[in-house]
Amino acid sequence: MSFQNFIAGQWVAPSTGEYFENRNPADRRDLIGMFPRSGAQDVERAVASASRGFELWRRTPAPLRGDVLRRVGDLLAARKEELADLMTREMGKPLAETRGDVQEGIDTAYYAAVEGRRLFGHTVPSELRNKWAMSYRRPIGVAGIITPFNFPMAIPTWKMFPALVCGNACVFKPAEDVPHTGHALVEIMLEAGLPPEVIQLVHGFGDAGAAIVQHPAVPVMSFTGSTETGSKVGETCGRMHKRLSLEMGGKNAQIVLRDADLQLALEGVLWGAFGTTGQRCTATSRLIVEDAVHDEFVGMLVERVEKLRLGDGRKAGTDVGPLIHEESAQKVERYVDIGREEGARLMTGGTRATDGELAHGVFFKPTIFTDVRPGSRLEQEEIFGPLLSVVRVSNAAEAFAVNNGVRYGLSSSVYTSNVHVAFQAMAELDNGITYVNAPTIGAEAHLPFGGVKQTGNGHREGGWEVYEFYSETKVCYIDYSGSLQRAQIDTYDV
Ligand code: UN1
Repeated sequence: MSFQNFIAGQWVAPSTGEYFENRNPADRRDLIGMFPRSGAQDVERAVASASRGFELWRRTPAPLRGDVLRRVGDLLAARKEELADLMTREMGKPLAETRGDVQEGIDTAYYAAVEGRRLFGHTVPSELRNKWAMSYRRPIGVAGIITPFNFPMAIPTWKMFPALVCGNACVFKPAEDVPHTGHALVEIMLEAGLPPEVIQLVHGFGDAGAAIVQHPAVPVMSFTGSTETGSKVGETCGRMHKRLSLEMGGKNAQIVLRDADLQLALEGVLWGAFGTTGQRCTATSRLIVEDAVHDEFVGMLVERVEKLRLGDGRKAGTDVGPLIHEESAQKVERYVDIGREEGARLMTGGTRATDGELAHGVFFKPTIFTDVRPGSRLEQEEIFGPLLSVVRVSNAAEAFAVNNGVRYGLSSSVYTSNVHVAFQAMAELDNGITYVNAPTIGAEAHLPFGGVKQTGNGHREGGWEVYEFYSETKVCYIDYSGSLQRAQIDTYDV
């Protein structure tokens, strides 16, 4: 089956005439469909149409824009099961996780719906008599939305719903690995009553994404993906003076201290490191354990990891699904080699899983290295797969220093029963998000999401902050004195 782009209010074939395959990573024999391999010409048409859509949408009262998003939330909720199944088929993570992914979209829709009745500005006193002063928020224009494969529903909604409630139009390019979810989401947005030219769906690869980033009529961009691509996006947007939100790599750590509830910490790291097959920006990629409990905890962990069941995420009983594609598996393999060369100790995993049905998909055994040195490549670089590096430390201060010794700063987690240490951790850990006695994953849609250092560029998604990103502050002064009043001069002129 061939899918189409949605441009200028119609489902249309790409100008290139080319399509790419979308296959199930749990079983590469399963072809989901053919999707457009769009080029710059498709982007050109999409941006022109979105610019028309913007003129209509920016004049639609924000509460009515919010009403559309509420209906989107209702439709996502009604179709949660169907969407989760479709998403697992193309992305691989187990159904419980894709249901969560849809739920994050529902939460984001309902938050956005209500925000349409807020979008607060400020009214403040003027220093002059008979003069009014206030600020309010205006939309920016056409927003370019480029999203990754790991949260095929949640991340597009994090970006598009606030952009839309603020009054922008969107040109959306979902990751080429998960185009079907992007297609379903746009269908739902249209069914909910979004005016057609307000949303454009352009499928394709990096060249289509680059055409969106480079387009002069797209003043605001939001990108989640690799640090490497993010740097390129940033260069272009910097040169063109565009507003840009970047969400990129992570090397998140779970810290387990001597006074931690080890059983709780064990459940945390299993979920944080191997949930979504380690393919979350927030995945636990490092485990930093205090010497006093290191050997005991690693022993408990390896035993449990070896019991995790790999398989098709649509089958009951699967704990860990496939990797998204062959290149991901090759990358994890490379890091297994790097770990060995660096002298780390492979405790379990380290190879692909190819038994029985698994041979048809891209499966990699959950992998643990111990004796990983701070500063080594295994400890520093983002892998985005089921590979956990364990670092031994002698106390909490050293744990915090190791956590902070990487170029990324998305999430961190500390397990301790000492309230003093928990508060010290919150103060000391250089991350956008810190969890206490909970894993590094699990951000909620109504709080700001993002990281410090090279994870991002200072913006946040989610919560109240993202509404500032997608709107410009306008300030208005209204002088009703009937005479010229000079700010800074007349009031203080004695
Ligand atoms: C991501 O990893 O890219 O906190 C997003 C979490 C999810 C969102 C993750 N709610 O893990």
